[in-house]
Amino acid sequence: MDFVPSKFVKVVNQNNYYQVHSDNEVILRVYFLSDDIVRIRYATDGHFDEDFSYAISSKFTGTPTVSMNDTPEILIFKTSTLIVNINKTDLKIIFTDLNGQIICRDEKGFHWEEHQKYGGNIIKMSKVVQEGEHFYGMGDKTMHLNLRGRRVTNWAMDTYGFKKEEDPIYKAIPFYTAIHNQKAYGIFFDNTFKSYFDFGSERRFVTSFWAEGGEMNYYFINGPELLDVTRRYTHLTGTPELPPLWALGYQQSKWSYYPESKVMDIAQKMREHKIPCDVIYLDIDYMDGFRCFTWDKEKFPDPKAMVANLKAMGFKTVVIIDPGIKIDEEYPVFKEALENNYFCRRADGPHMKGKVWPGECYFPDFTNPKVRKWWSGLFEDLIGNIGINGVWNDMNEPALFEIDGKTFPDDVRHDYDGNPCSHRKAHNVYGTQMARATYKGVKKYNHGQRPMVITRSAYAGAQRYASAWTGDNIASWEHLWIATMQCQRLAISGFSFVGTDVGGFIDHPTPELYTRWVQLATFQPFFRTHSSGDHGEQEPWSFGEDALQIVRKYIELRYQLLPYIYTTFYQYVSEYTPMLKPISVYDQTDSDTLYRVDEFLLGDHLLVCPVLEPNAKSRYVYLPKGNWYQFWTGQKMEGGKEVLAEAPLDQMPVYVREGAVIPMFPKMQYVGEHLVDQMTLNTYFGASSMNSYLYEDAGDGYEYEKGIYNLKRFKTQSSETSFRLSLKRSGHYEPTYSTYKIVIHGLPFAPSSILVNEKEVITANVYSENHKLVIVVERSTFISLEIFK
Ligand code: MIG
Repeated sequence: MDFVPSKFVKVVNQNNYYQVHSDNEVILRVYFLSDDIVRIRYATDGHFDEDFSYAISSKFTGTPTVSMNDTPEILIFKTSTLIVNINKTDLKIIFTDLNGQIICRDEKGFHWEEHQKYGGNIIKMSKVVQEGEHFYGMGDKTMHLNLRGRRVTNWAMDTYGFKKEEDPIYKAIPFYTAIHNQKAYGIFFDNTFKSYFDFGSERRFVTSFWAEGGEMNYYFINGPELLDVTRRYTHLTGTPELPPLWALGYQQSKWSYYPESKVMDIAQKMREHKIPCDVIYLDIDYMDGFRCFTWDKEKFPDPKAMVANLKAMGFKTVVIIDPGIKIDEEYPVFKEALENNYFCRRADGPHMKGKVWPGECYFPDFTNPKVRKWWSGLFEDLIGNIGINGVWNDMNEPALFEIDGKTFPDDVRHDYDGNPCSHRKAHNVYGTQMARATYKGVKKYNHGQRPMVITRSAYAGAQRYASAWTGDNIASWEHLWIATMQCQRLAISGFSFVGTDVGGFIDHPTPELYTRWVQLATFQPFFRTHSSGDHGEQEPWSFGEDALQIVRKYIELRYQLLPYIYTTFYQYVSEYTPMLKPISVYDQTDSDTLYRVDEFLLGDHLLVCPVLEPNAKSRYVYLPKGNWYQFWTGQKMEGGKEVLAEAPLDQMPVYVREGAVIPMFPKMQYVGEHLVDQMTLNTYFGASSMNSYLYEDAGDGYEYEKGIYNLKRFKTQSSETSFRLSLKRSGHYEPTYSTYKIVIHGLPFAPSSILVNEKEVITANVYSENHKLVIVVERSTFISLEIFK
């Protein structure tokens, strides 16, 4: 039977929240975290359990200004942008803007059922679907970006060979955004139990979310921009630190590269074939009988020397670490954890025993801070001594073989940072806490360099500790479509540093599919080819000469774009801006964007339109409003309509927004191969005024925390008779390059006068390259460039 709050009794203004009491012992707490973020919690028996969250970032800050008006029928809270009305007859909530226009309102609102089997409640919330409302977000889902009419489940699952529409898969991020009447908002339901969201599927005009335990505890996040909703959610749940620049380079993996000679051969071939590459991965076969933190001495007799040799060739080495610890009395990691009681236990006392790669295993309880500390310490040899540069956390849903449900049974106990609970509550955060302990360990022993961790499972907030990949996908065209969507969806769900197994993990891609996948991944934040061992070779040279040439061209472009991509990462870290934006987020005023998934923006200015079909020679592209330059041809086009774009196999349609400045590196084989001596500024004539940014620092280490970085703002101003590019900079980093090569695309007039820093320039520094005006200027003194008709 469902219970609901009864009528209002009183409201108490506490330190940082308002507490509303109902006649039937329901307490509703309303916290204003900022003018645009409101947290709502309900207790059903007159008291709350301890307030604890793994998701919320300790770095979040907000300065709310709120007033309360206690009227006879409604409690009204008002901030500078938002009104929250609480009805006194039933405690139902309506969020409106300052004009009283409804943003979101309770249908039945909060209701609950007592949980017969486990105690506590099954807690539920329902809200009214507004006219023309659309829903997005929810972390990693395999269906269309627009979730209207769908129901999804949050329960992290190992889903080898997952299918389109399959749900749930590896991650659980209970956050959605919604938009109607061109105004957006979001809801983050911070509850780690298995939860469900229904976006008008069961009842067309009702959105509901519920969980099998815990508290009704959600954050209402105001817009009105979709982009700001995502940003505010990302601010709340945190961003990672800047990655080392090499982690944005190309990475090569397979299950598995072994023995050492094979690894060295792959590295050698990368250089021979001139495929730029920064990282090689070692999958589970490097270990001794799959025991974490050990090496198979036959396959890898001297790991330290191998890592050093790879380093000399410009490669970083990343190794996999799983949660399952082999039951083996001779294995020190096992013994230590057993002696210290670090392993998870069943309700009645025995250890949680489960089968994974090493055979029967026990599993550390990563929700215990002591266990996390111990785990971090295990990386001393691997990172500090052997010189491994990053760690890959797999199987951390947690995944188990040969058991119903493929994970721990519900009764398994967890510490949950001093809030003991069962696996029902800890399941969705297990992988995140493992990644967190790994991140701390890698960082601790990394000789002052930045850590690189990648995780498969994640709950909201996991982005603070690790990058992520989307698990065991398939080499199919359908999966290329899913891949396009997964990364966009994760990005708007606070998790930008993501990528897919390029080419597909299962099965073998055709040369064409592999080529198209590389083209897409060139513009996604995490870029790694990975595949299972059983389906043939999946290195860039395994697909014939034609594919190799195209793949090389794109991976080279990836490296050329690193300054732009790194800046985009900086904007994510510091401004919470998703690195990838669906075009609905780019322009929500244009309803033509609301159902489109197969194109997106990378950073401020690049529109990426992957080719998702075999034998394509062209594809339709919806150009958002404004003017765009075709990246490859420089052709200028008007947006706000659909166009047919040329897309031969060597050309994935990409467009640059007019007025943009895209900073680019020279080609390189890996980050740090040679000192960059010139920064190219690709500059696109057009907008009356446009800002572009360049963030730069040493690319590793922590000098940037002491101000040793630059943030440069390039502003372009175009008119019929003039063009101006000006630079404003802050920061103290001294880059290695001494000149900017300014390339001006689309200048519509012949210049009669060119001024650099307000002085007429000598024509020797001006030339034309492929019909584009090129001007080389001194980096250290450059302030402005003006060109007049
Ligand atoms: O049971 O480590 O998703 O990337 O290569 C399979 C072997 C375990 C699953 C991962 C995949 C990895 C594989 N792992």
